[in-house]
Amino acid sequence: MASSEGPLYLGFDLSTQQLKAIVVDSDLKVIGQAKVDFDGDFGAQYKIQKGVHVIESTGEVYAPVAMWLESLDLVLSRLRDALPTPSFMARIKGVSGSGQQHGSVWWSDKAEGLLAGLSAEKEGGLKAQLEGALTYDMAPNWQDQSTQKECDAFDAELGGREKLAEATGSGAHHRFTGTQIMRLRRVKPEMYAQTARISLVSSWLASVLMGAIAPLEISDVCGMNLWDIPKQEYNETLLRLAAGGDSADLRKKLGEVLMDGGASMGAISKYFVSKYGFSGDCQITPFTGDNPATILALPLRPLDAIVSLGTSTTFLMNTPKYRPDGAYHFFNHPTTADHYMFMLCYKNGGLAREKVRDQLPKPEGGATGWENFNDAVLDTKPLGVEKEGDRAKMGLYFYLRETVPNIRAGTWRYTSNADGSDLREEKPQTSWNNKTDARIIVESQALSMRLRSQNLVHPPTPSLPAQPRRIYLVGGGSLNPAIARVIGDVLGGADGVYKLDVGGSACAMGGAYKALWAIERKDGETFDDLIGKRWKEEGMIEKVDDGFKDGIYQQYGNVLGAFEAMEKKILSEENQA
Ligand code: XUL
Repeated sequence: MASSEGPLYLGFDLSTQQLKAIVVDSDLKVIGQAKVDFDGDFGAQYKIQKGVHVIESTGEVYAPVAMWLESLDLVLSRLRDALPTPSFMARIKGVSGSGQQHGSVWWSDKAEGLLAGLSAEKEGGLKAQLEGALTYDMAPNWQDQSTQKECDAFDAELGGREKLAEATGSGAHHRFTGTQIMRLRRVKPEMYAQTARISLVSSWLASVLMGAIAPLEISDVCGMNLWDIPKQEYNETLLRLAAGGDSADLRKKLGEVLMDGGASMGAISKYFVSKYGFSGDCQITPFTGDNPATILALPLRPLDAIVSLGTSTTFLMNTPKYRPDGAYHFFNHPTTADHYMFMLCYKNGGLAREKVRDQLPKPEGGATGWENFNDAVLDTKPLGVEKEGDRAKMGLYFYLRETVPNIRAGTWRYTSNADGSDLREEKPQTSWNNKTDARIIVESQALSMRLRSQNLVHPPTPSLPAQPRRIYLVGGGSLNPAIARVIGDVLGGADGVYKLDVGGSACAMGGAYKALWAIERKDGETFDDLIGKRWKEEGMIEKVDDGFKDGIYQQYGNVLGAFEAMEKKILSEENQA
């Protein structure tokens, strides 16, 4: 289809620090994009930093919803200017997108009326017209840590953390919406009572665009600790816990969950038609969480993995297996029934690597600041085994309390024999230097991912050991060749390690592809079938490492048990303390 007249699709990403919008055509070609940076565009007005307010005394982290409304008007005016001509807006046939997971927006009983009445002919933009639509002007953010008491209650309610994970795909987490709802009901009972509806960030954005409250979506609903994944319905016991008894009331506040990720929820509100030139029949399709949207930025097959190297590190897989565990997450797959998204979410990702980097001499005249770190990684042999008989080195470098597993902040260095036997803590820790740390931190982060994903992979071909088929890197760290090498050494990847070219905008791109699939799918056509047919590797991905290396891969496999034993030992020391 000629791209001068065919349909277009719009994907949003409402993340912690930015609102992005990307438009693609039916051939997945990017036609235009725009973004709003919350600190840059609104920092002075809303007094936020890195997109949020942080209240140290309570551990609360939240964002002003009014800022997001202003950002939506601003990003759409920028997008209209970024397209070849403003008339391209009228060709957008479908809209989807993503929001930071777990965040919630609290609507008043005036919301439905105000949303339905949005009109470009009225005074003011979205912020002015939706005045009074909320009972709470802030949206709790995924970095919030104020809910320890509620987490303990959630973990206990079904008979333990593992039972909670079996039912909801995750153990209790501070940021999960169920624990957030339970706390806000406790600390703001009147606000809770006056709240008519609660949206997730994803469904909130869809609601504003549609001019009506959108249902929760099938994948993002799993980030609440309230959705029973094996039964595919709300868990009554957990609803009752969060609601303080009246589960029917909370069920009403949350509303129905839309089971079809490719459904059309309704046409875009007339406000956006008159103000930005959308066509009146442009459809709003279900928005999802940012991590589920990331796995839609490419046709991710079972056995493929994505490693997202941002502030935190996440490891994502599309899998037909549901094997929940209190240390990690399973969500419904956003487009494919009976598939799941497996996710590990590490707090000590890029920040921890930076701390190790900063212990090395600063590179002189280096362009990225990572030159010495990268040289140290590449000059050191796997596991720091320089010659036959050297002990294998591994470590944990946690600057923040980690969740995978739940280990306190600290640095630990251990060694074992090459076969994993005779694990010992290095005391005093003199046997290796800062240069060795550079390799060991990256290896240890990757070993943790390998340990926890090993049951989800199988041999890609009969002659190879079990491992992912391909590994895709996204996020800022995906540009670092030394990290790519180590990821390939440890995690394998029979078909190699690749960097996604839209790395920084993967979630918005996933949203645009999801809208395309929703509108253009034929009866029964899956997301991966449709996108797989149109996706051309050239220009979309770049091979950055060979991945599986016979011998080296097995060398890491031999110490996987020792790595796990090291984690258990450190955990048990804390429990005894
Ligand atoms: C995932 C999580 C973060 C946010 C970031 O559980 O909390 O990755 O989704 O926006």
